[in-house]
Amino acid sequence: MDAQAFSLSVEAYEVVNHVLTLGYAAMAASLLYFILTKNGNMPKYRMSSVLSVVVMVSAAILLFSQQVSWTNAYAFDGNRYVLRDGADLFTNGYRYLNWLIDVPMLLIQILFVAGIVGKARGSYVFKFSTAGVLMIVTGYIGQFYEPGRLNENMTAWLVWGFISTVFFVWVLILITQVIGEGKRNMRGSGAQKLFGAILPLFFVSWFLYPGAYLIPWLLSAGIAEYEFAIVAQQMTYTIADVASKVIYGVMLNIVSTRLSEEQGFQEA
Ligand code: RET
Repeated sequence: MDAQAFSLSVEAYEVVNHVLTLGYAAMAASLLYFILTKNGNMPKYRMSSVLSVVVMVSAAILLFSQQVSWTNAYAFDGNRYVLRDGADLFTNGYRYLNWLIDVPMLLIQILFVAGIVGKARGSYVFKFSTAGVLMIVTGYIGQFYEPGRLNENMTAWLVWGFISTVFFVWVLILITQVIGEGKRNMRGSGAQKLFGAILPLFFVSWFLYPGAYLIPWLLSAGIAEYEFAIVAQQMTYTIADVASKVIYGVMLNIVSTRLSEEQGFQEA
């Protein structure tokens, strides 16, 4: 492989390094937020905070590995950053494994705030976990073939991406139902509007992931350089991570606290 073809300017290398660091720092900081605010919510809502804590720990560790993978892959040659001879290649694999844990947790946590209980909750847990895991595993297989990688294969990349998208659509249908049910359960509450706003946040932030998956297409189409594609992809993933895990979790927490207060709950 021609290492120079995969070289980066100092700016591109550093921006990605900084953005990846921001990613795990945001998760570590938010971890404290979710722990410290948990008791402001009634016990029936607390599982949402607990699951945010699970998400934050897993994301902080895996995004840290992602950043280590970045710094290990390249070496400065006095002019540019080039792939280090004999080193591990940079891989997004850590992210996918992080999603494998976080996607089911993010989908399940909202059920506690939406007030979906009993059999209905069990059924959503099953469907969310199945759809989420299949979406990630098929996408994980697909990313091995992305343009710019050693064994790039456009067909395999797109076919696996398409299969993953089918499960993604299932997730989107389910989350739309859950937020609809939650809003009905919150009729008359001051928290209903904020809860409803989670739906557009969800759509925008979750669509960024398949968007980032497709960015290497710009490479193979000759529209963008390796450097642009890799910086754009890492930035998109980080923005998506902060929105889908941290902002989403904070919104659910504020809704829970508000609902708790309305039901006369006071922190001991
Ligand atoms: C993949 C493969 C290409 C097609 C689609 C994908 C969707 C990924 C999504 C990931 C969401 C991740 C989250 C992580 C938070 O921790 C797998 C990129 C549709 C929607 C929310």
